[in-house]
Amino acid sequence: MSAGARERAAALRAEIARHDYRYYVLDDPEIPDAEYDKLMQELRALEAAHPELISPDSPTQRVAGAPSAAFGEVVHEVPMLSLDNGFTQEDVAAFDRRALERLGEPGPLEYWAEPKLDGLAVTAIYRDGALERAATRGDGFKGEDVTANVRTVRSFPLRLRGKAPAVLEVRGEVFMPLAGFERFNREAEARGEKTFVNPRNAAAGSLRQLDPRVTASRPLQMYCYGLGTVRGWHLPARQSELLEALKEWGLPVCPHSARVRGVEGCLHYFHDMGQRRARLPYQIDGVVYKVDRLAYQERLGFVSRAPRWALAHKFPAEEAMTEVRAVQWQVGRTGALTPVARLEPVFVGGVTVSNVTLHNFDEVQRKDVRVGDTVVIRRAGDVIPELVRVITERRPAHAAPVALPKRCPVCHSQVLKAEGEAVARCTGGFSCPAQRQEAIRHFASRLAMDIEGLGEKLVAQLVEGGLVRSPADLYTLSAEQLQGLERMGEKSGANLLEAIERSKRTTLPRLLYALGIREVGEATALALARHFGDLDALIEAAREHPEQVEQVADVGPVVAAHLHAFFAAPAHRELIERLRAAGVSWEPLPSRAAALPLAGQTFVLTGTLAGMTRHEAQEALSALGAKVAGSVSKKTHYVVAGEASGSKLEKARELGIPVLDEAALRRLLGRHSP
Ligand code: D41
Repeated sequence: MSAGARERAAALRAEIARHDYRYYVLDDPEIPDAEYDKLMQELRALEAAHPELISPDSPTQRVAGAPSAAFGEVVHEVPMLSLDNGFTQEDVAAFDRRALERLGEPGPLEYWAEPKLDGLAVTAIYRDGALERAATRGDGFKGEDVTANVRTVRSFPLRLRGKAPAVLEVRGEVFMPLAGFERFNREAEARGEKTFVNPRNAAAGSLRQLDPRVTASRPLQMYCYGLGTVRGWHLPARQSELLEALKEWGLPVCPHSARVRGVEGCLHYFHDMGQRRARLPYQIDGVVYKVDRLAYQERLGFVSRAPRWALAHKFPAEEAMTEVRAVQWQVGRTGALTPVARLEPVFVGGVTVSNVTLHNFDEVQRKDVRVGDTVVIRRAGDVIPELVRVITERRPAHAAPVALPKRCPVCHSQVLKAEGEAVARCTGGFSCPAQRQEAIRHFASRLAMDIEGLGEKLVAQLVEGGLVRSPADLYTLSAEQLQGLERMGEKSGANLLEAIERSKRTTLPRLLYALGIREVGEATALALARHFGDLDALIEAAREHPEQVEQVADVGPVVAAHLHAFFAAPAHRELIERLRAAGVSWEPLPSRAAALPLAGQTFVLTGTLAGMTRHEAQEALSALGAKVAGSVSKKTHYVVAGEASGSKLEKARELGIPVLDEAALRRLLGRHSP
């Protein structure tokens, strides 16, 4: 045996002991469970290869937390077995095959399938229907007496309903439902107290309280899944019937369990629970299959503390540890700089993750992520992976803090972060290739101009090759230019040109959305198009009468300001002219504004009105489709004159424009108001 193996085993034991202390005593684990399991697995494998290394104090020689001195010890009359774990379809198939072989049955076998709750295993003895004693699983043979605490868990009946057996020992999982867990943590945080890392630690920590009043204040629940000692009752034929009986006695059982057939049924159940997992009110880490017929369970028996008739099929770990290799900044369409952590690739939640977004600089600072840090990555279900936290205990001395770049990593323009805003932006606008590239990709995307075949890679080639600087350049691309691109055949070039040609016939909402104006998504683009009917009316309103733009449903001052800024830029008006010149066209929509009673009428307000502010008058007129202008000209239809009106009133008289006083304005508005 190598000295290396002995040293490694010693190092593993020391590390595991340290994690045990943090987990069981401090209730503050440093690493995810899956990482802990890996350490144990490595130690087990090492000891299996070198049995002479096994020592009685090795953590592999103790199944779970030894009973603490604070609680009385309970010896389980029927040992509490553990569950074998499986991770793959093959593991499930092998489990089923072994069971069938041992039973000499052709199959398919019926299984009772249930969620594997992430809580704490507990056993409770009812004598003549009354709850007598409850204990934790401990090491499976001896546990802790937690009767006083379990009595405070409201889903545990203190008395069984109906005719109860002389002795009934029920076993199940005590857990903290997610809603209660989140509420508990919120409240603990508000009080400045310690929070729990996960619902299981919350359940364990709550049940192992010396003061039962503390346990009583925690939202614990329990589901029963099996039996220990039973006297005075004949067991039914099946697991499913057994659980029915427990329910009759008033004991809670999990409502999401089901009877399934064969491996296929098991896998179907596994996938189904995987899908539903995120919406379940409690946390689960897999499912459990149990041979349904108790006579078969009896014949299958158990090996080394785990029944041969049950298997825990675990979901892939949702959290894993890895290292941050770098933090890079990505520039989006609107110039927003997004920090992205490049990771040492890690397998988590069933996929390999090598990048994770850090959202913005505030987030980087809040989480204090540094290059070289060891971090916990989480990927739950189909959710985008996230960086949960930094393990500061593992921070190397050279770990470098992340700084917000002063210049854009792509175009070297200045980066600005507005006070109070989380997002930092490149100020390069369209001169920044990253923004240009994103703008063109967005322009061509399915819900925008829908140019089929113009994907991210191709856009990058076109922009990098200098062929396309603005979306309008797409419409002047030639077959020859496309031929010069990598992996672009004659046929695909022709197809692309055809798709570009097709995109010319579009709709106003699509075009508006395609322009990529900040905060103008599809819904806003549609509302704007419907309201104004055609682009010129929108441009004029956006530039000169933002209050009219704000009349559009869901458009507030921020969107109005973005529209104003966009159409005020000469480059953007030129873009629209070029698109039109290239033949991009759209049917005008029936404008809602055109149908309004004062559509096409221009008003000028002057002087002070007694009953409303100038702004209110302006809004009321705009709402009816009127345009409110600042100065009187030949194009003015009406002038509204209040008290102390000056030169505008004179000008109106000069030009012979009708003048309304406040009463006339009210009549006009009143006639048209709903
Ligand atoms: O939901 C669970 N965590 C769960 C745990 C379950 N649904 N069924 C279980 N069945 C067993 C056997 C088959 C051994 C009676 C279990 C456990 N055991 C278990 N919990 C903790 C250790 C073992």
